[in-house]
Amino acid sequence: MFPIAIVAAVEPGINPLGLSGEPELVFREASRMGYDGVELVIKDPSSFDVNKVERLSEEFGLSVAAVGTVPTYMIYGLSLSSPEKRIREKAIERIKEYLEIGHRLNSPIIIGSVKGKPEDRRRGMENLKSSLRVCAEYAEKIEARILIEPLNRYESTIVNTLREAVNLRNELGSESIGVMADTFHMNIEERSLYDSIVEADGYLGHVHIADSNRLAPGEGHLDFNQVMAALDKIGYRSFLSAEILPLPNPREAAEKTIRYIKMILS
Ligand code: LER
Ligand code: MN
Repeated sequence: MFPIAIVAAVEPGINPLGLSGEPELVFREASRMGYDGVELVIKDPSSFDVNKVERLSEEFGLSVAAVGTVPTYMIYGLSLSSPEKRIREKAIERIKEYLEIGHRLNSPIIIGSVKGKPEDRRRGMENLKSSLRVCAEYAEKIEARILIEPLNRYESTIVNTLREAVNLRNELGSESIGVMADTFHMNIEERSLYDSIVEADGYLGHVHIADSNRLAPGEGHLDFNQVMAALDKIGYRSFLSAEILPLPNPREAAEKTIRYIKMILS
């Protein structure tokens, strides 16, 4: 049995892939539905009320499974691979603030869309690597963790597969960095759901679950038995975190997810 979390946005102005609303409401709903954790997508780490989330996490007995950084790129346009040094520096400063939150909440932070979408892939990768070196050094210093998330080719031009994420992790060689999987992106990029997970053994720190169409698991054509079998094989112990379109509405999507995943796991 893996712990199950749901992605949530607790600040206004974020397009959520999961639950959204006031922090109290989100924690209450997730706990009522039987989730073990909440993954927080944070818009502005410098003004985020970490104390409140710490309190709620304790009150409802829910972990903060991970901290998402999507708005850094999607709202503020900051990218770790940007050809512009000034933009990369701003992105790095922002990621350091996320790492401080991750340290406080004992949660890894996700490097997904903030990798950017560089036109020149080779230079983009070089820039990404040098930015991540700075982030990893900071993470080591404050004891925080980074997870590299491969995204599908329509969302990023670099690091589309788990193998590419593992290779990048090994080039950087920092213990503070792991990789994570997202079944929605994997459905587009990986040859085999099973093999790609098994090959990421030793590095996998978090898993986003959604079906082939990014609806709740069970609403598309992904074989979640295969996903669970692979995770089981590598002795995975971290979260399955639902990152799903909030359709037909956030609550129904979240309820369908937990029902279906518990059924598959039983
Ligand atoms: C975006 O598609 C995604 O999967 C997020 O988790 C990016 O960080
Ligand atoms: Mn994801």
